[in-house]
Amino acid sequence: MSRTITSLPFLVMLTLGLLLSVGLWTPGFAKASGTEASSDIPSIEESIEEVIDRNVENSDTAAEEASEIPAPSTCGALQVIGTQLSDENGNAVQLKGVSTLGLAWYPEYINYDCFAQLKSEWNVSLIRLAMYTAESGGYCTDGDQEYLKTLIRNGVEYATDLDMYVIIDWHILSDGNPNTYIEEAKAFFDEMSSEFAGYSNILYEICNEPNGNVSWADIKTYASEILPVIRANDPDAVILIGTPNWSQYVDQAAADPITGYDNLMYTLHYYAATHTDSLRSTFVAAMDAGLPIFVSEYGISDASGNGTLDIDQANQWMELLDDRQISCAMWSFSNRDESSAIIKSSCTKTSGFTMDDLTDSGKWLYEMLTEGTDDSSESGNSSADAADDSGSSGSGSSGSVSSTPDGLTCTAQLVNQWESDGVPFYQYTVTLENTSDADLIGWIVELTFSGSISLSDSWNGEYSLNGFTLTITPKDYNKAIAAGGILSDIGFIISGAGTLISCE
Ligand code: IDC
Repeated sequence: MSRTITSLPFLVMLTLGLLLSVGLWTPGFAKASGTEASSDIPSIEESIEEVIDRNVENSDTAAEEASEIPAPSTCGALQVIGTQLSDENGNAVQLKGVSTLGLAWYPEYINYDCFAQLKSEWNVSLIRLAMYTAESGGYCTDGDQEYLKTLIRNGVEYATDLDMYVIIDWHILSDGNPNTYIEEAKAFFDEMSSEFAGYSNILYEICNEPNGNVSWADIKTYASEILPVIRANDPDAVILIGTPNWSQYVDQAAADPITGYDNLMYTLHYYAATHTDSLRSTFVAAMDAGLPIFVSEYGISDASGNGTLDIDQANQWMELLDDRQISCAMWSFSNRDESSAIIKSSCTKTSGFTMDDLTDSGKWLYEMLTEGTDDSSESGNSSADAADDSGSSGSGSSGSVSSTPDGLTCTAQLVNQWESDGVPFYQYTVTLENTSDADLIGWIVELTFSGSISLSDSWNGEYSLNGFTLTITPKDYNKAIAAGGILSDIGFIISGAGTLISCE
């Protein structure tokens, strides 16, 4: 299959994938300030900072408009209202994302570019960091605790920088009873919640899957020790609590929920090729009884994490989750050689994944997450399909992106595209129009792309590429734009996977 995920961005680029903001400083000329070139003139450094601040704000707005997926910058701190996960204003929020496999085993996927691609191309709003407690390399057995915490800290930082939600998952499994390592859990959650007390994008999952001879009462005992520890540091973060029988007996939690705390949710986990109607009925009944449920882990394989996928059941589950606005994370973002893994075992990349790199689970996930979110009006097409369809379309007016902050209109126009050795190249021109009635001296243009790009050529400006942001400042000869004047002939060529949206 030649189709790549990175072909999706091209469509988005044509429509809105290129976010652009522009700033200027006007020493002595700006009418609004009514000043002359005098001591009121800010130093250029100060001015640049102001302009960048303003640009960041503008970019944030553009990102919000361009993206409908929930993000901490727009939803703020999450809360639980009734059974519903909600944003800080009380609107329902449904997070969708992925769970890592064991952090100790697959640390390589904890990297910024990987998370950035998940966000920008896959619409992932949630990353679950699964830290096994007792399996090989487990936090409470033979694992390197400092290293594991470093992985969590890194994961949290990347998710935070990328405006995503993140779950810190105390992944009990073979240690079926959460009380087995309760002292370690207390110390761990105390440390994490004090460290991340100021963050509004973190959810704490205090026990992945109690199992074996563990009652709901045992779990409540455990929770009664852990919840005060987290709440002492972070009074509001959403806390997820596992339920008996590998987080399936939500009915038991519904019959006897934990009281005395806000913002608690209970987890239900399913594997679509194993769990079907009966678990769905339990789930619906528990919700209807008032239990807030979070699907912090699911797979579309069988419960072993392997075996044949059941796409029909997978879709039935997702329909229900969508219907009830239930948040979920899919197991597992790894290349383990098992059918629940999202990345093929033959793929050793740690970011920049293409469709070819995905397993059938991965493809299902990608399609599910991106369905209906592209700007193509061809209903029924997945984003990837629509992107393919658009691949041959020319530059056209849809390749133009404009913004008009402070009387300076900036337009970036895609004027050409081609492929060389399989690498896509895009040529843009930038036009600046001073729509104010004051002369301007000095300008900054910031173009934010959705993914990694390289600058292969540029003209009539000083260019610097930092992450996904291309900043253009003038040459000596084109600093000034007279009132009403237009500056054109600025342009550049980029290559690579300049994909949708990542605005600081
Ligand atoms: C499985 C992994 C598998 C690993 C095993 C460790 O997929 O590679 O060897 O754990 O015991 C869960 C658990 C999750 C399991 C997964 C699949 O939360 O840790 O991962 N699963 O069995 N609950 C239901 C299924």
